[in-house]
Amino acid sequence: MKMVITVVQGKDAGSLTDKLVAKRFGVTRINTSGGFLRESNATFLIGVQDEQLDEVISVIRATCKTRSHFLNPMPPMSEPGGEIYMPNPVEVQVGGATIFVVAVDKYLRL
Ligand code: 2BA
Repeated sequence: MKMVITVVQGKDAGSLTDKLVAKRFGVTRINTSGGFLRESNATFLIGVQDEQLDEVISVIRATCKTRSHFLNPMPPMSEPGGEIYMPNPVEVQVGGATIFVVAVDKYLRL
């Protein structure tokens, strides 16, 4: 058995939940946020049999899209003379999903 831990963008979290539940995967969704962008994202815990691993990854791949985000590297600064310096936003590509696959030693439902 494997535990799939995947971080996806908040915009994709609802449709990913729907698709996984429709295919009868057991899913736990946690509302999280990324350390770099500090934006809301979602982390899914999905316990699967080894033979279901490829299917769950293909559902994630088909649902979660890569998007560009624009980040202001620093706040506007006032320069000597009173002019305001506006730093250019930096483009950051956020992947569709970050996926970790972990072996499960034991699975119990009590
Ligand atoms: P964030 O930490 O908010 O990162 C969002 C995007 O910012 C990343 O997209 C990456 O393109 C960029 N980024 C992250 N750290 C950076 C840095 N130190 N310098 C420059 N750019 C940086 P993704 O790599 O697709 O990651 C999307 C989200 O997946 C991350 O959101 C984080 O919540 C999670 N994640 C990614 N790698 C992880 C890891 N090794 N462990 C745990 N969570 C991870």
